Amino acid sequence: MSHLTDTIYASQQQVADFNFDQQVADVFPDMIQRSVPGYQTILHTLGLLTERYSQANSNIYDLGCSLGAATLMMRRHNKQPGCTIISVDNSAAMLERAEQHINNYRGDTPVQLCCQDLQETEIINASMVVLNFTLQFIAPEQRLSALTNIANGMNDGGLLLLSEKIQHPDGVMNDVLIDLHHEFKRTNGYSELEISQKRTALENVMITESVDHHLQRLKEAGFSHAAVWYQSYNFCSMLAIK
Ligand code: GEK
Repeated sequence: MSHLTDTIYASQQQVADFNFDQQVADVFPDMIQRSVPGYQTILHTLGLLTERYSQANSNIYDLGCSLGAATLMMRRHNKQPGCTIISVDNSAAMLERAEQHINNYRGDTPVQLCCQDLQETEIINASMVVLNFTLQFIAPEQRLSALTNIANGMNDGGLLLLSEKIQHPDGVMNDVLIDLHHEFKRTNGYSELEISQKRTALENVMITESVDHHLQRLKEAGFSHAAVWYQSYNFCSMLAIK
């Protein structure tokens, strides 16, 4: 896949709410790589987790799959027979590119791509579910029901990987983490204008919450165990086991 550089917010503009449209899909690999600290570490670890947690004859869900990076990692590492990976995204532009991207690689596990809201997705016989920076785009009041629907469709011992941008409850520490993240973006070539315009674009679209809030809600949704396994600045990845 060609990796176009993300220059979406490079020029001064009237900033509209962020939207996963064609323009974003075109530059997405560059955007996520330069904006999300730890993204590659999370994908690498997802591969290891797939070897351990995928169950024979089960479904594996990648919810908010974008271009299918997590899907491809799970397909590469799945050793169990009879599995299907179901990759869901409600952006047609993203899914169209995901299809091309996934078809560039070979793999034994079939992948079904579904263009739908993950809240409409029926989760059945799931051994693994991935929400890699997706729940943050669901309205906060709908997050518990989305997670409950996921937990209800998971097999015992099934694993959820949930990665989110988080908010630290201590305002001073939250500002420190935000500063570090902005420094990470500067180091990756984003200008002050790009950083501030992207922040404005995401303001109403991506609502962050504290780690404690996430862990507590995972238990409420029906997971027996939940913990943080990784954090880089204000980007956090959690695991929950049914
Ligand atoms: C990765 N997981 O590369 N239903 C389905 N998809 C949705 C919904 C929804 N309600 N809301 C947003 N999305 C990927 C990265 S990106 C994260 C995930 C980011 C989709 C949206 O279209 C986009 O493709 C994805 O969730 C979020 O591992 O851009 O910060």
